[in-house]
Amino acid sequence: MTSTDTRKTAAFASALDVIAQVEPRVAAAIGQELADQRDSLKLIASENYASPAVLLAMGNWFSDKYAEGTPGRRFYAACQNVDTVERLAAEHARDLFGAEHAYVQPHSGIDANLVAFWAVLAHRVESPALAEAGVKNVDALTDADWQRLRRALGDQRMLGMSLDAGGHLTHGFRPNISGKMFEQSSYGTDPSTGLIDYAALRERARAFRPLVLVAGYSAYPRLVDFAAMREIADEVGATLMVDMAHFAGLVAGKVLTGDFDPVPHAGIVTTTTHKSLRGPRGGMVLCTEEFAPSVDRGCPMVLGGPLPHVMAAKAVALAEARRPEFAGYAQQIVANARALAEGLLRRGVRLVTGGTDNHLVLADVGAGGLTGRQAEASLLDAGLVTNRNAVPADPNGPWYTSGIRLGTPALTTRGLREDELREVGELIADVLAATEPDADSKVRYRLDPRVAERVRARAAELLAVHPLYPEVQLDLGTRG
Ligand code: DSN
Repeated sequence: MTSTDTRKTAAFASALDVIAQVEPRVAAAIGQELADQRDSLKLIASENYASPAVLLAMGNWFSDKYAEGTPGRRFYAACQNVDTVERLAAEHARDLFGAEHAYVQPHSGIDANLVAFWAVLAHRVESPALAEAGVKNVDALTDADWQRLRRALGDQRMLGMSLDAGGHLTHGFRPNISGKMFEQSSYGTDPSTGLIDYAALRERARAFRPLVLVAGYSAYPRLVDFAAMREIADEVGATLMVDMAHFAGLVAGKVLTGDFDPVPHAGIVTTTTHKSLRGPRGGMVLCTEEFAPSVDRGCPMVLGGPLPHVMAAKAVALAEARRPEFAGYAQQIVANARALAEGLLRRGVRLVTGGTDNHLVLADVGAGGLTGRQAEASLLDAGLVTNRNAVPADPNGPWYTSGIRLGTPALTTRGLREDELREVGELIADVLAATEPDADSKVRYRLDPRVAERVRARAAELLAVHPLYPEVQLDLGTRG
């Protein structure tokens, strides 16, 4: 261990000791979480492992500050240090992504999307409606003005990717507020290829005339042509908004460039910071100058007070993503996903679109008679952490599903490479083949215990070769 490693161990060990003096069960649970993560092959496409520097940036007295407003213009006193970290995070984000403006306060991806939706409404609808009502300031609206404004907002339309094609709940679907703020319509994928059908999307956009065209996904394994999306948005007078939460790390690492980089093409880009970007849990909005004033009103319009400790960690993570080695990491994520797909295909697992160009693979387990829920549970029995996901036109709906979503950002952080991911694909296929669904249940199944044992043992070997946080050596057994 280097002296830096020793200091990292000391930092986490001391933190746990201090916590244990107040509530040992919390310290024990934190330690157990590390042990559990160390012992499982994590293939959840939206998760990752943040660096010790990112984790440590969150555990401090920045957590005690209120800082509504923006740097230099706060509603609270003594925010000079919060200003420093928020400015740093925004500067790193602008430079890393080539964005005109960055707003780093959102607490999550949903929050970032809400800020973006409100910014489009404010920019395109609220301001003209207010002007028409003769009102300069939203705070001065009378009840009648509000009613007029609500009617204007209520007419607005959003076009987003359908959920079963890989879209996200926050792109205008009913269980989310976006589905109440906007009248929604969806575009899907071509049933024969599984790819976005841009011609059909153009037709849909022409007929529907959305205010916002949303691109981005949580379960689409291919590239999206954002230049084509922008052309369609312009043609129908919509704002193109891209939710790059899943693939922000691939944009940061310059794997997605040109037509596939959303930032030059979209008016507003939202993201989380904890997925392929490998930062703290949180959100962020990038936009053109045109939207900046509305985006900066995110708090208090739709956000609670910013979290300065998380903004500090965002600044650290974004600084890490600006290092040259991050590009290698991003390329490896994609190479690993391709290898994972090869391993699965080699053993006959059906993949939506037949493969992948990004960080995720969507396996259709319905063909083998399983629901996604059975496959997810069976894989977990064998030590493989995945999550079930709907596939296009899924006969089992969004709860049981017929798919398993697999992603490589976390295992790539851990150091696994193509040969190992190919083998992981084969292990997954072996578990699926050894899982018998109960005839009358979408939940119960039987996994051949010999296969489970073999896969668990091999997974443990792979994990031992690539230890998680090897520089953090804690005596986890003595806690709690
Ligand atoms: N929960 C994230 C995911 O798993 O894709 C997105 O909301």
